[in-house]
Amino acid sequence: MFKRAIVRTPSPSLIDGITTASLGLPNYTLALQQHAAYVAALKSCGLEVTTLAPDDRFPDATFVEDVALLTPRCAIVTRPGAPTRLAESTLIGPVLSHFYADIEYIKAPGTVEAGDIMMVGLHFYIGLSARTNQAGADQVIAILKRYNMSGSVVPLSEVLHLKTGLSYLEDNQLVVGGEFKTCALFAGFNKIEIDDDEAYAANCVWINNKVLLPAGFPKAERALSAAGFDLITVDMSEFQKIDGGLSCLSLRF
Ligand code: CIR
Repeated sequence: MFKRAIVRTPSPSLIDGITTASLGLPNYTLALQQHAAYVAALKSCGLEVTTLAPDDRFPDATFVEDVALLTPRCAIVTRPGAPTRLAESTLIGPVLSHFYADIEYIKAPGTVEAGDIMMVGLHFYIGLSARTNQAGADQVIAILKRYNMSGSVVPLSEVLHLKTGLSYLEDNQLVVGGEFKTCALFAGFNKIEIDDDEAYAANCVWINNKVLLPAGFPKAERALSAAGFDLITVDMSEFQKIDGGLSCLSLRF
């Protein structure tokens, strides 16, 4: 069960966030409304939410998930692989010190964005992506070992981050899209497959027996409802325009 979440309110510079999508520029006012609804959804799952102030220097800073890996035993401040996001990690350490006694840091030449890391109990799958390199993954695995946890790497070919196409919903249930449907590393999970035309919905989050899912993906909604999940849908349209998934907007611990 999770008790807390950390989010950061989007800043007006959000419209300059990194993107590969062709969905147009985010509408800042609407993004703020969607962010507020997302926070309300987190609270409705019983989480105490810490909201950080917007920081206009960093267009992507609302995607707090990428700058830290929060485990049950320690926090790891990452070192983002996107050059414009690198300094974001300096903002999160002081915040985490309110909640964690043990905070570790990824160091150069390692790069890690925690959107590439999926927690399954005390094991962590780490995607090797354009943002997370082998040196970074090796550091994460070494840190996890020191706290009696484990990690393993997953080579990625299509997605931005591992969790762009994969979400663990506890009890061995895994939501899979795209390249992960046939990936041998995940053969032992009960898979819920997401169709390619709803690929964005493969990024969803389990929080205390509820699942937050982006709104507007009816097939994914039906599949998850049929699997017995209690769903809360949230509109993510403005964040999708800059490649942001639902999980990226919060750190949950
Ligand atoms: C980026 O490209 O870094 C942001 N525009 C989106 C980050 C999304 N984060 C995530 O999937 N964990």
